[in-house]
Amino acid sequence: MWLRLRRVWPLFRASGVGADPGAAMSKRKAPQESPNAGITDFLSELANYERNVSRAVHKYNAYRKAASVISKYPSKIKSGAEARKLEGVGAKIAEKIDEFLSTGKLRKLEKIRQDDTSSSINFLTRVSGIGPSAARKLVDEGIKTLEDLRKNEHKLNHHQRIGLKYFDDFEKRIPREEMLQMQEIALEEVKKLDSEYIATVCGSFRRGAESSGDMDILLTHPSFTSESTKQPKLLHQVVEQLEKIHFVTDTLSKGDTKFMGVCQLPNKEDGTNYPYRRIDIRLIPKDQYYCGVLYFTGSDLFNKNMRTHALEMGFTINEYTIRPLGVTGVAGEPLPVDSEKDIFDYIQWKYREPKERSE
Ligand code: DCP
Ligand code: MG
Repeated sequence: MWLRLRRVWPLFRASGVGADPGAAMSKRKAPQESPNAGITDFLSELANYERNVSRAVHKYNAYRKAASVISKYPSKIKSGAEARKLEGVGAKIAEKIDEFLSTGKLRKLEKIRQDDTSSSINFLTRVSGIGPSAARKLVDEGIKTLEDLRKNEHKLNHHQRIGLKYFDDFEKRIPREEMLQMQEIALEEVKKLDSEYIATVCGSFRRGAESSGDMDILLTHPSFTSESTKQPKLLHQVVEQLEKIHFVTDTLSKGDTKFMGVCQLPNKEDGTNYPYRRIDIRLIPKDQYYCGVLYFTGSDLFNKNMRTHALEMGFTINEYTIRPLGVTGVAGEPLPVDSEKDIFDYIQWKYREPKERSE
């Protein structure tokens, strides 16, 4: 749910593995006009292939990084050499850009698109709960389409079955207007249960995105810290309340600190209903809350850059804590954090509002 693509990945249109016609829009897209959209599209498609099919995470990251830097480039790129000057564009990617600019396509991609196994694996990973390795297994067993999946539901776990059930809805992005309504419902119920709860809708929504792939809610309570005992009830009573009002409709998984599920807004006035949406709720100890909020606000590219800067300044940041690094590189005790800004201050970085954190 991270890629900002201008349009559907052509790979997903590969014949034989398509979803129901007309429902082919992948949610991994958001409108974005750039003079180099052709290039960023093919880089994203390659990234996707490396992640899902080759399982080559470094290549995946390299393509994404290049796509990201090129998407910000204001003028139309005329050669690989010109792109090469940008940070994150190496010789191999520059070569591909030249091939694309002169022929209008890429042999490597043409091959990938024609390869039935690759396109099937890629397609199956669009089902919530099916990762690259499960997808490969299924494809090896000859299961390649939604229809195949429906006939083989016994091979799917609970999460994957729900992913299949709501396949079309989960592909749709959530307009900001609906995210606002969802936020209002969720936060109001939380406050009704206990006014001391602190809850934040993170993810792309917090960054101001016009549409989001899912809803990521972080939850904490002053009585719950990393020193105190676990308090799963703080999470479970919220989930139960949201189920009671029929906002949460399904559970994908539920642990002591993390709920993954499905939600839906109440019907519109004309009686039609809203799509089912993915929702995650995480319960976080109060002392780790702002590291969590920072992490889950993203973007993931921004997080990567911030962590790199932190390391240069002698700190290590993760979704729980910020810790100083000793001379030997060993991380010390977590530093006290009471806001996101505290974390920026420790690493002497100018505070960036969520809106300014696309990378
Ligand atoms: N995140 C991260 N690294 C990952 C996955 C997630 O840093 N590998 C963080 C940054 C993301 C946030 O978690 O912004 C939420 O993850 P999502 O996949 O929901 O991403 P977004 O909310 O940013 O995008 P979308 O609108 O597609 O949901
Ligand atoms: Mg999200």
